[in-house]
Amino acid sequence: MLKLYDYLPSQNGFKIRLLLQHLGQPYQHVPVAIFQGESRTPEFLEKNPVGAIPVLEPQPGVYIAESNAILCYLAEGTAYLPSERLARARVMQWLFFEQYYVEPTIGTLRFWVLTGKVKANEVLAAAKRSAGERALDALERHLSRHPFLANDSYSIADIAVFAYGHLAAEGHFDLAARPAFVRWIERVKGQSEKLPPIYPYTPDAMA
Ligand SMILES: N[C@@H](CCC(=O)N[C@@H](CS)C(=O)NCC(=O)O)C(=O)O
Repeated sequence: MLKLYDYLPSQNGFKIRLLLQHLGQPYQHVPVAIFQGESRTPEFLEKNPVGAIPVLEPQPGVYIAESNAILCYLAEGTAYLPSERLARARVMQWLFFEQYYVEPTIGTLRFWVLTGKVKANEVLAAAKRSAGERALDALERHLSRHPFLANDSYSIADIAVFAYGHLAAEGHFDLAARPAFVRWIERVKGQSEKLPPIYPYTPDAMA
């Protein structure tokens, strides 16, 4: 059975949980206490040299790290990742966008807000806020003309951007002026009968 090494409050992990739910794929969830150093042990660094979750173990002793690489692996051969060259490149476009413009900006700011760490990261936080605003402006511009991010159909690109993007307000980003983005959030939610839960950060994340 597939194993997913994961920390439940991670929205990078959420991406994988959402796709596995869509695929009806059973898996074993292996919790990793990242704020207690469990992702930095020699044993875990063998699985992912950078020491972060999520990590997928599709067969014993075989590991894939990086949430969006895991999404691609799992979505291969399904409608969530088209095989035609251009259509696939458009999905990739938004997966790379997510890793550069969304996760390290909106995702990190949300983490700092929820764990009381904005003040300690004041200078970096300002840069992340303007980069996050730019990402939301780009999403608003694109989604005012398209129902989904790539090829006008729901794909792992939407799953990846949705993970941290739909929680941007928790990072104190203003979504009121971004109606197309808000409508897209509802459209993505509508792809599942029930989304996987969102978990609050654990007390060890506040230290
Ligand atoms: N680009 C990576 C980021 C992974 C990442 O930052 N994971 C965090 C949790 S959201 C983590 O495990 N941090 C633990 C650490 O860095 O020690 C991905 O998309 O999978």
